[in-house]
Amino acid sequence: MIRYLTAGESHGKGLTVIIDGVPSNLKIDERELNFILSERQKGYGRGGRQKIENDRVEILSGIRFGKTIGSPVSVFIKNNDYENWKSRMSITPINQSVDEFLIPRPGHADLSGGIRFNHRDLRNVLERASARETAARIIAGAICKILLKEFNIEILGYVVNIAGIATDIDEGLDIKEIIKKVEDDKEKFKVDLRYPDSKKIPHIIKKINSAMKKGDTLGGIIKIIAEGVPPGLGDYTQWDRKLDGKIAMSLMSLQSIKGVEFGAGFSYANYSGSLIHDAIYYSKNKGYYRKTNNAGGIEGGVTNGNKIIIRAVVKPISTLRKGIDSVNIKTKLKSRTVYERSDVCVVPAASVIAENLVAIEITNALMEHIGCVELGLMKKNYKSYLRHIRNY
Ligand code: EPS
Repeated sequence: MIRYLTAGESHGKGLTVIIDGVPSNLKIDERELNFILSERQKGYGRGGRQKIENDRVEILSGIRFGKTIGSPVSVFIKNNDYENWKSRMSITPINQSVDEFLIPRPGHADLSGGIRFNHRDLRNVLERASARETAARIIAGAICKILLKEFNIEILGYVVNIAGIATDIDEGLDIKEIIKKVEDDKEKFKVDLRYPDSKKIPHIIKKINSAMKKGDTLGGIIKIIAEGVPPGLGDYTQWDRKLDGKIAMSLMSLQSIKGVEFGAGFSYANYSGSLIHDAIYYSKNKGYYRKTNNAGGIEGGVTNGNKIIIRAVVKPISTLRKGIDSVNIKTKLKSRTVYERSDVCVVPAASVIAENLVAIEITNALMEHIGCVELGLMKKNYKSYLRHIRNY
C-alpha cells in the first residue's frame, strides 16, 4: 500500500515527500518527475511565484541505479524563494521584529487555522496551507502514474469549465484524442489551459485577462478520466475501502476543491432510476458491457471496467489583489485583506495535480487486489486476474 506524507512551508527551505510502499524494480526517470513538476507550474493565469521557482526533484532515498528498491522513496524540492524569506522564515529565533500577518483571507485557512493552533501571526497557517505543498504531493502521484502505465492504465486531468465557460466537447473522446486537442490549442493560442474546446479558448483568455486587470480570481471545473482500469478494484464490504470514497477524499484534500462527483454526479437528481442506471449486456466478444457510463466507472465502491469519470470544482483562489472585507485579529477592526501576490486562475494546475492524486488511489486499489510489492510478480498476478475477468 502506498502511503505518503508531505512537509514544508511555502517560503521555507523546501518541500519534502516520503512515499512508502512503492513496489520494487520500477524504473524511475528523474526527468519524468521534473516534467510533472513543470506541468504543475504552468497554466494561463498563474502568478509571479512560478517565475521564481523552477521546481526540480532531489531524490534522497528509495531508488538505486534508476529503479525503486522497495524502501521508502523520499524527495526534496527546493524553494528558490526562500532566499528572500530567510529571516522571516528563520528556524532559529532572530533579534529583529517581522511583520505579522493579521488579516485573514476569507476562503483561506488563515482564520480557522489560527484559532485551531492559537497562532497570533497567521503566517504560521498560510505557509503550510498554501497550494505550494502540492509540488511535493504530486511526486507521490507521478510515481504511481509511472507504475500504472506498466499495467496499461492511463489517467488524464484536464479542464472543462473556467469561470462558467463550459465545454462537453470531450465527451466520448479518449485520452489520446483529448491530449491532441489540448496540445494543438496550446500551439495555436500560446497559452496552456488544458481545455479541449478551441472555440471557447479566446473567451476564457479574455475572462482571465479581465480578472487580472480587476485584481480578481477565477475558478472552474476539472475532469479526471482513467482508462484501462479493470473491473473489481476497490471494495463494497466496508465504508473505508470504497474506491470512490478514497478518490473523493484525496481530491477534496486538494487546496481550493469544493466538490467532487462521479459520472452523472449531481445530475442523478434529475432522472428516474430507469433512465439513469447503466443497463448490463453480454456478448462473447466483449464480455459484460454497458451502452452508457453514468456511474463513471464505479458501482458500490468497486470499478466496473468502464472509464472512470470524475469532476471536481475549483473555487476562485482567496488571495485577491483587490482585497475582501475581513477583520484585523489584533485590533479587531474592519480591514481589507492585504495582497502580497497571487494566481488569478489555478484551474489548469489543479487538473494536473488531481490527475496524479487519482493515480495514487487507483494504484492502491490495484496493489491491494494483486497483492504484491515487486513489479514482475505484480504483472504475473495481473495477467492471471485478467484471465479471471475474461472467464467470469
Ligand atoms: C503556489 C505557490 C504560492 C501561491 C499559490 C500556489 O506562492 P506565493 O504564496 O509565494 O505566491 O502562488 O498558493 C496558493 C494558491 C495559496 O492559496 O496559498 C504553488 O506553487 O502552487
